[in-house]
Amino acid sequence: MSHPDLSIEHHGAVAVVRLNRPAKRNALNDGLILALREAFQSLPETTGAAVVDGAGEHFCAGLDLSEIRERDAGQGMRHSRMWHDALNALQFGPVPVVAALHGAVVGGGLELAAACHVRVADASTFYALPEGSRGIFVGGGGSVRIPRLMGVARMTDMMLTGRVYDAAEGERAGLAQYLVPEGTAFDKALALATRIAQNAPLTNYALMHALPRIAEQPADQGYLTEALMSAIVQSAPEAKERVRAFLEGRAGKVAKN
Ligand code: 1HE
Repeated sequence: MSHPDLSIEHHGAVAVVRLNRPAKRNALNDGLILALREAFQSLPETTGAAVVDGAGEHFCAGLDLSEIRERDAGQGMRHSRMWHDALNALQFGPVPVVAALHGAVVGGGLELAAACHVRVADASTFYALPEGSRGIFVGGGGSVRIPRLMGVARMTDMMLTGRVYDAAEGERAGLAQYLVPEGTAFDKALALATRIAQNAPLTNYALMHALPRIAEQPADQGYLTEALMSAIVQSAPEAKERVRAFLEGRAGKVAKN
């Protein structure tokens, strides 16, 4: 299902999924959310990682507010669940996803960013949760994912007071793992995704699917899940070959870059 406001390009093994609705600051209407879900459910098998970007000066202005006016409670519930399906398709999809953040990362835009595995923010980035002042609530999984990045207290403050975090504050608070000069978020995100795509696919799978679940388990169960995952990943022929390559001096050492 192609959508005029969502472009998908392939840079080698990296799929670049770009919100392409800059006139509306990449606000997410229902069609765009469904297209995002479809995009992550139908990536070609040759894809090893993905980048999510937004065309224009802003990553994403969140929910398209023009669509909220007529919804009753039942429709609101289904709408929120539709966002959950789409962002779960991204977070628990086939490949790790790197977000290239710039300008506004607000409301549902921050919920989208939070579903990605790595966030790169350029210096123009700012984060807000204007739901609080618009009389609504997060509905795209933000109440689950954002506190895991920055803590409940910081998210509560953002929503109660309308506080806006700038790029540096956001990085310090845990909203992004990388802070880069203005205009360079996409290049950095693509470089990271290219690097990620070179990992053994089973390792990437374990990181995406097991790590967040282990973090939710009691320690005793977490250790068992870890042991199972570790055994499965290291038994793959690719793991054996990568370890042999290091022992024979054919693979790179760990180095600070
Ligand atoms: C929009 C939206 C939108 C812009 N829905 N149309 N999100 C918000 O509350 C954020 C609302 N947006 C803004 O605060 C600003 O637009 C920005 C800070 C993001 C960018 O400012 P600026 O000056 O670059 O652009 P603009 O002039 O405000 O907007 C340009 C156009 O985009 C304008 O339409 P136009 O027809 O007059 O040109 C805006 O109306 C339109 N636009 N943002 C609809 N969000 C799963 S639940 C999630 C809940 C939420 O996400 S709530 C947070 C919603």
